Amino acid sequence: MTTYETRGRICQGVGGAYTVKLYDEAAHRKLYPAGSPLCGQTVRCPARGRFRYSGMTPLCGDLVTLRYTDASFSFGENGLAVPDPNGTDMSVVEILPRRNELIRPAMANLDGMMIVASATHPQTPLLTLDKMTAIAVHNRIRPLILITKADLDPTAAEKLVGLYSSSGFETLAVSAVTGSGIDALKQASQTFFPGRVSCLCGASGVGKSTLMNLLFPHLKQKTGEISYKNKRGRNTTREITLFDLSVSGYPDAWLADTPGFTMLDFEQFDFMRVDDLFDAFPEFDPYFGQCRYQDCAHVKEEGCAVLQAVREGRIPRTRHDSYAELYGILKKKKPWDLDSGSGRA
Ligand SMILES: Nc1nc2c(ncn2[C@@H]2O[C@H](COP(=O)(O)OP(=O)(O)O)[C@@H](O)[C@H]2O)c(=O)[nH]1
Ligand SMILES: [Mg+2]
Ligand SMILES: [Zn+2]
Repeated sequence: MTTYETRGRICQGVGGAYTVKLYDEAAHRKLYPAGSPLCGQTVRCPARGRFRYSGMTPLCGDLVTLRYTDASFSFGENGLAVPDPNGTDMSVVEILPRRNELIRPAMANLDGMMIVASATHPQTPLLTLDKMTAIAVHNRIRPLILITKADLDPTAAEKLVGLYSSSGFETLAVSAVTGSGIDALKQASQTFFPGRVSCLCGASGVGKSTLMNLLFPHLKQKTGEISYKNKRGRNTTREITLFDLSVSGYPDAWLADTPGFTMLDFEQFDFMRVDDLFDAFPEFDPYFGQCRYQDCAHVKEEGCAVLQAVREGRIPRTRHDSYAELYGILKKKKPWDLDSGSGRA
């Protein structure tokens, strides 16, 4: 019996079984069948690695090592290996080091975040948007803000684009109804997706699935679905699925449509230390070290350079309002609430 080890990426995890897309290594194919016969294939199996003793759970986006044996697959008529649907003798044995991990959405190794907010219906609270941009910046995830439903309120859409562009974020207004902005989005996608693990995030109903269908029609995401609460009053967890965009012409690219963030998630789960908040607002950066007091919290202190910039219109007031609100929440958090590690969420 031969044991094989191949690396791949977790695309979904449901009830302890993980869907793993294995690397397609041409070199391995040449060595076949002595190499890794399942290279390039998608398999489903449990996790049995040592990492489980430290409380770690594989997340969507994780790079993992999969171990399997001759008993895990059979040969199809064309001579190629076909994975056993029940994953016999096959398991995830190692999680490779993560570049980041989020609790909401529960994902690892995110490189890109399309932050989606509708101009109206529903109106996304700016605090929610500012929380998402802060999470992206803090975790070194490239943000792209998409203001959807521009057809319903073009003025509101333009205002949001102006607001976030002035804070240094790439921001586009789009409408799935009139098609306005979609060409610009496709243009931006050319540089945004390749080589990245990305997600679409934003509140329920803002148009995430609609955008995914416009960009990737073959993925056929259901739209108009409202997230609902179960009997215990909890939002039912919709599984995250990471789609392989290489089939759509974006090399080494992945995209997930995720359930929305809520303010409650933010208060219940870890986020960042209060000391890290300043750096999560990139437009505050020029004022670093410019305040009268070295320990300035930039909330309401005398001689605060950030507040001065707000008064002079160089920093949008709503951005600072969000900063102050998030500061208040993070300040109250106990150190043990902030012990990051979404594997345990
Ligand atoms: N008027 C208008 N409606 C839209 C637009 N994009 C999405 N919708 C509608 O908004 C609703 C929610 O869209 P969906 O993509 O399911 O949102 P999700 O929950 O974020 O995935 C659906 O009824 C869509 O048809 C848009 O640009 N303009
Ligand atoms: Mg959706
Ligand atoms: Zn200050």
